[in-house]
Amino acid sequence: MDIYFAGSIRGGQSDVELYAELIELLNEYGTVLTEHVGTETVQEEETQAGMTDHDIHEQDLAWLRQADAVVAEVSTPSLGVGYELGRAVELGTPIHCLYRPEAEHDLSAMIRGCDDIEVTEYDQPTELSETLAEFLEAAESA
Ligand code: 6K6
Repeated sequence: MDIYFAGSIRGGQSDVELYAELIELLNEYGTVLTEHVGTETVQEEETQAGMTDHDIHEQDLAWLRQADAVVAEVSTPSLGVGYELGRAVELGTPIHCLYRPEAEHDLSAMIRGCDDIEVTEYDQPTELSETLAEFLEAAESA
């Protein structure tokens, strides 16, 4: 199972350690195509590798098309994550969003109000094992 994990980068990387924990958890259920989202230095690394914004967009869209499921951490609002979720809805890929109610920003109505997106509120990643297992199992047999 290929999993596309989405989390804020230019929207702010204050949750990057949490993303790394979630990616580690998701790797128990399949292959996370976007492990770089949990790396604080992703922007420097990709600039050094000569990747343009266009290259990043094309690479991420190719992974999104390949993915069997999308999991997004949406507590830090991000234009890129919102865009990816919209594209995934159009692709018909199962989507699960994770949101911490203690976060600074309320979750967008365009995410919480979308019938094609499941949202789970949580405090600690350790609470998510069962929810993610159920979601990914259902996505696999979809
Ligand atoms: C590279 C060089 C300069 O800045 C970068 C950023 N690199 C990115 N690499 C891979 N994926 C990215 C990058 N920037 C955004 N994304 C995708 O958009 C990821 O899949 C994230 O889920 C999402 C984050 O969007 P923003 O708007 O918060 O950056």
